[in-house]
Amino acid sequence: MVKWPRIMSVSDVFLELAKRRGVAQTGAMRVYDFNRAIMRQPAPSVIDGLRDGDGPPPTFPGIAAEHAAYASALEEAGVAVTSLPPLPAYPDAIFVEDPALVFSEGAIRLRPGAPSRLGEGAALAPVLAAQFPRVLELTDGYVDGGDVLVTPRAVFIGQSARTDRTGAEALASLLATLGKSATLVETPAGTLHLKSAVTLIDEETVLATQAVAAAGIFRNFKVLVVPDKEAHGANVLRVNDVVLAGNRYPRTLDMLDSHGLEVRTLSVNGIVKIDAGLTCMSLRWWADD
Ligand code: CIR
Repeated sequence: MVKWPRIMSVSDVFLELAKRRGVAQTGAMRVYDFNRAIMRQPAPSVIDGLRDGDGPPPTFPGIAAEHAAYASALEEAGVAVTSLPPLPAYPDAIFVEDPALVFSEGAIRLRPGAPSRLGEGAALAPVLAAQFPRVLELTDGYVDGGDVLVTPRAVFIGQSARTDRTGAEALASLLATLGKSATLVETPAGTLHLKSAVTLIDEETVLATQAVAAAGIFRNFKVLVVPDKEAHGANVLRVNDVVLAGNRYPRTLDMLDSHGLEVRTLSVNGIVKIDAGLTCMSLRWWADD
């Protein structure tokens, strides 16, 4: 008989269900089993976030609504979200994935490669110190967390305009101290981050752009290739048994559905205008306590 503690909040029930589901299915935690996340509320300055294109900027209410819907989707997937206050001086600070990397074993403060984002790591320091058993710090080179893809056997680090070789090698050493093995790869030219172009959707499958598939980096995985017109759709976020995906990529959504995945769609119309995707709005990990 299943024994439940006598009094549980709704979020405790979600967490307990997620925990039991993950362990029951695999006998071990999967790299996308998460019960904790950190997010940062957007400031009105988010509309000045870095972007490559010259199309219309996003609106603050639009981004705020997408951010709130994303937080709710994480909570419904069984994740307890710590929401940090806005940082008006850093327009891109809602993209907390870039200045840090987190695992159950510990966190790593990174050094984002865009000068306007370099200070974001220090702003995360207090919350990382409070939530993780150990916090390591990248001190050489530059790495954006968007260039880091965690898979069951290796952590891929993409070298890009934001992540240099010095930073990638220094990060590989820090990962080794957490017992993780790193593989250095090239983020495809013209792509902001590695995870803009490839994300993990189950333990043996990635969703990727044609450029990533052609590069052969993920030859040990099954690769689902998104249509060229939906290249931004390759950035999805697997959380426990759900895949969060942008609602503007219909053929990609069909592919995920045909692959047998439970998909939750979210609006990304605002964040794509500042070159962002779904992975970048949270830091996610599994905490045993
Ligand atoms: C930037 O250019 O840094 C932000 N406007 C977007 C960052 C998106 N981050 C991510 O995909 N990991």
